[in-house]
Amino acid sequence: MQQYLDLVESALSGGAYKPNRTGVDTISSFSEHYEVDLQKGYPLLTTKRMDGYRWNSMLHEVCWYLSGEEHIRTLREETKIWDAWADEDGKLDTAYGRFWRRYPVPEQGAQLEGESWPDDSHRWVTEEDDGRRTFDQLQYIVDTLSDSPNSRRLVVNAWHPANAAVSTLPPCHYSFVFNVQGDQLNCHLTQRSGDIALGVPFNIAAYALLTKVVAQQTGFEPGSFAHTVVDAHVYCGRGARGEWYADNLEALQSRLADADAREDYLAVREWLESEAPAEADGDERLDHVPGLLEQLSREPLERPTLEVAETSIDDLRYEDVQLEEYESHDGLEFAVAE
Ligand code: THF
Repeated sequence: MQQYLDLVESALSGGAYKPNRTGVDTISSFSEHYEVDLQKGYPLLTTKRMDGYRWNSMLHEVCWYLSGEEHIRTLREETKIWDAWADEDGKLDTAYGRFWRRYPVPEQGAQLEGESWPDDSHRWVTEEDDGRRTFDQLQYIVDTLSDSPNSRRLVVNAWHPANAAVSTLPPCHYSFVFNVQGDQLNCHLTQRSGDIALGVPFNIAAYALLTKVVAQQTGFEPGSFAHTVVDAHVYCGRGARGEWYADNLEALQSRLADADAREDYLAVREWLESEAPAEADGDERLDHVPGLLEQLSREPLERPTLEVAETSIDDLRYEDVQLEEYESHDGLEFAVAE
């Protein structure tokens, strides 16, 4: 998928050095945007291997989102990708599904007089076992797509400001909007923070799948997936390795500006590996720049296709989704900054 390579290129060649809370430094770029036509196949990356255990993690993650669970007790049996941010009990503030399917509705006493809030009998409101009232944003979308497909209110919001202010990790991809044009269902995702090497490939795969599931359930064709990433960053290592980029970003960027053939990115990579100090006692894979340069040197392959059984957002299971005709370049290992 060329759009991903353009994103990588844009962030590396226009980004600025930026340390952050994780202790692993980044090259960060403001407001990256791209759009992918889902009619041209499923946008799973082909410039690194995404099937096998990565596909397994991504698909279980999507099923978990749809489950509405606020913990990872079921998910962590299948993948470790969320373990670092959950407590021992599996509780996780970043449980997207909890907001998608069970967004808190203010208690009666907390509601402003005269403001519009649904009562308990409302179709998208559920009274939970402990008496709290929650709202199913995704079911609202599915139902509204049938009743008034031209709606411009098909928004799902995973951001709760009060929770975000104290959470260890508030949602990164925090809001998305569906929009119908003709017989096609489009999805626009806004992300406050995006890890280009590790997270973004998962996000593209997950939202393209979600769009397909919702489209199929409501009788539309999947249209476009559009993605805005506010802080789009490439992790570049810790300590001396990360700091090397602070002083040498200009040199790296002038080499990138001169690169015009794919293989030129391999030369940039070689230069980088010969110049930059090794990660002191950490994981070398925390520097994502070499692996992304490698991807820039690779030609994207034909997009695969996705087969999803006739199902619904409530019933989607791992077995319902088949990835077909997927071919890719070799796998690349990146380590996640916590
Ligand atoms: N924090 C950071 N630094 N990057 C992220 O991508 C990220 N997430 C979630 C929360 N915090 C984040 C967690 N999602 C992998 C993929 C997605 C993650 C976390 C980790 C990961 O390690 N992927 C490996 C495969 C691992 C596996 O499948 O077991 C890979 O090579 O793709 C983004 O939402």
